[in-house]
Amino acid sequence: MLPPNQQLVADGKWPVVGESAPRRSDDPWAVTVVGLVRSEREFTFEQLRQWQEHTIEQTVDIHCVTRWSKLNVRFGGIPLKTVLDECVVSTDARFVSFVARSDRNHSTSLPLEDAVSLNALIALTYEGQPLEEIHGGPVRMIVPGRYFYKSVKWLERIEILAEDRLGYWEAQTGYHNNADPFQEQRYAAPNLDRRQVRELFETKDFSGRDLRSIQAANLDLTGLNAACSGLRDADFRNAKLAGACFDGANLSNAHLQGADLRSASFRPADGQIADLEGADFRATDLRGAIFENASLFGATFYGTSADSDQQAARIDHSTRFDEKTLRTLEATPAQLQFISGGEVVD
Ligand SMILES: Nc1nc2c(c(=O)[nH]1)N[C@H]1C(S)=C(S)[C@@H](COP(=O)(O)O)O[C@H]1N2
Ligand SMILES: [Mo]
Repeated sequence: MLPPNQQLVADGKWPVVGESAPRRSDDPWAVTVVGLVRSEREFTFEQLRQWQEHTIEQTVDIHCVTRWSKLNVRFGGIPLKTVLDECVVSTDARFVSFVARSDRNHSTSLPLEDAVSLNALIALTYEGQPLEEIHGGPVRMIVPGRYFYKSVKWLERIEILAEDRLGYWEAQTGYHNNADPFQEQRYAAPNLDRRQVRELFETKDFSGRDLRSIQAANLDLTGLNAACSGLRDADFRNAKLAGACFDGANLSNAHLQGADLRSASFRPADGQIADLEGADFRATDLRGAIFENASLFGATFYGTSADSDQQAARIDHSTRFDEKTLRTLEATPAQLQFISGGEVVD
């Protein structure tokens, strides 16, 4: 099935997108599996090629974010799951990053669960023939069900991670980190094109813009100006946001877990209060942050599970909450007590 706003390429055509050759090296091709696994392993190309009992063929649809699709393509290789099982993935592993043997060490990442459930394939053949170098041969990833930028060419390393590490396109050019073509998750900010998103990340000026659902996890946005911006459902997990100005911004239901928000400000601007309803501040660093007349209804500052210590926001005397803001939290006594680690000013 063709996802929204995609077009079929002509029969027999397969465009080349991005890098067109791997990094030159005399080392024989091998794929290593490193990170959160019981045993780190190296699989030479020959081992993968001769691993008969695990070699499968899989028919997949390719959907490139640049709007071309190519349906029913037959790739052969080893399921990612086979290799992961072989290395025994640790229980704290959450993400997988695929790294290319290419000049820019191109990479992309996925939640481990997704990579496995989408039947990601370590591909060696295309329509029964060895994969051409220009299309990622001798070994590339094929991740069905995601835009094709999630399928790294010239696979050299599989890294198993606890935290996500954004890939090349996702971090540099504003491509969406989830990349589901049927949900049209093309760009980090829906409604903006890739050039516009890149410009936003470069200038760190979000002020007055409607950027709801923007994907900005893990980015360095120190000193961001997001005054009066629309950031509903935004994803800022683990982002560097020290000194950011969110005055008058709408951050309702935003995901801020793990973000560095030291000295960030959440004050009114242009007659609008900072709307932080339902925002998730767990494990953020809020030292020096200023909340003034902001709405915190339903916001979360610490976890309730066993590891709540780790999930608690960092709040001390330099964090400022005024009385009005605290009232909006409709806090439980426990929550209030937690928050009042900071300084309450009226
Ligand atoms: N190493 C590497 N892998 C990559 C890229 C790249 O530039 N370098 N581009 C990605 C993108 S955006 C797409 S659409 C597909 C393109 O694969 P193709 O050139 O075989 O069509 O590879 C993906 N994997
Ligand atoms: Mo792409």
